[in-house]
Amino acid sequence: MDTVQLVSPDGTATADHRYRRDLPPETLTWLYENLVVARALDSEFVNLQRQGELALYASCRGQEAAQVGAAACLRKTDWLFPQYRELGAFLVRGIAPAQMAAVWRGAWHGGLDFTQKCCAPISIPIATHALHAVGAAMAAQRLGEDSVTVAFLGDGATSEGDTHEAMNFAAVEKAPCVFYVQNNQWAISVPVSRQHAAPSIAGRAAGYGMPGVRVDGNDVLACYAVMAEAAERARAGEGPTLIEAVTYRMGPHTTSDDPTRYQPAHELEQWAARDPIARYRIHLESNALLTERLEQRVATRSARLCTELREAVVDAPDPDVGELFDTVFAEITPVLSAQREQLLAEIAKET
Ligand SMILES: Cc1ncc(C[n+]2csc(CCOP(=O)(O)OP(=O)(O)O)c2C)c(N)n1
Ligand SMILES: [Mg+2]
Repeated sequence: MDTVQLVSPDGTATADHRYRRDLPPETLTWLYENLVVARALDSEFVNLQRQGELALYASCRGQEAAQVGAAACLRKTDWLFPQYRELGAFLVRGIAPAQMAAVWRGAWHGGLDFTQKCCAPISIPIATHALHAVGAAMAAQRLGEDSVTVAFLGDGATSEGDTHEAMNFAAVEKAPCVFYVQNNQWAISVPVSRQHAAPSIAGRAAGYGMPGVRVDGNDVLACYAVMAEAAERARAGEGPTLIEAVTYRMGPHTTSDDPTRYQPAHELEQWAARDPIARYRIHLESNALLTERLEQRVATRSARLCTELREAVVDAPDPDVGELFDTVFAEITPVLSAQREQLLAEIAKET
């Protein structure tokens, strides 16, 4: 299966004319702004974890184009079902740094008030949210709404039974759902070569009876174009699409991981040469869109959001541990209630 690419790693336009290339200049520069701000904010998250302010963090470094491109072409009423690494998509959706940080501080479940922005909480249990995305898509279908849902999955997530069930169900029901797999080559320390024997992830779509598209996940314009096409299909009642965005996880799996124990250094170098931001910069420059004013705007917003994040996190009060139990069920069960009391009593004894 060939890979859709509109801008090559050296920043020049490719000869692929199957997809739209006529985005207005303000959209082109807005995409750039989000790529750069996503990287800056992501680095600040890593810094804050290293400084002991966050328990854990899963960086999106290297995957910014895959996330920004995919989220940018959607409507604000289309529901996102993220895995846990989608800072770029959250940023585009208008989710504030403090909302993103709450989960990594252990202060709130899955992201604070994400649902107000039509974004499901992040999902640590791999692939369970693929089913939620299909269910939500079927609900929209039955309500006669024309919204679309997007399940963000990793390459590792495609090996889960839940993903299979979700894709099969979606195809049979013609659910308005897009399965967006960021193939970042690794599932913690397991390389994608050990994940599946098929030649590609996108190629598996045929087995479900839906279209499959492989896209250069480091090319923001290509990601935008293929997601726009898939969302349009879904909205028109033509059913789901499986997109495989081929990209690379440039950092550790999470801040608790040491990738030097398994990741070949040459691989990292190879992918650094395909950096999504460097490539898009050159592209904008050659189209006379990379102005000093734009750089200034981007730097100002990056600094503002990093400050916002830092201020929300540093010296924030410790979370209320009891809350851990409160949202498991609509009404707490007697067993959970007893466990809650026991935990609070033990903590009270220690302090
Ligand atoms: C059901 C389940 N099994 C195992 C894990 C442990 N786990 C956490 S992340 C991860 C790898 C996921 O890889 P991938 O889907 O490629 O996403 P990536 O982290 O690369 O973005 C695994 C196995 C989990 N969280 N949930
Ligand atoms: Mg992966």
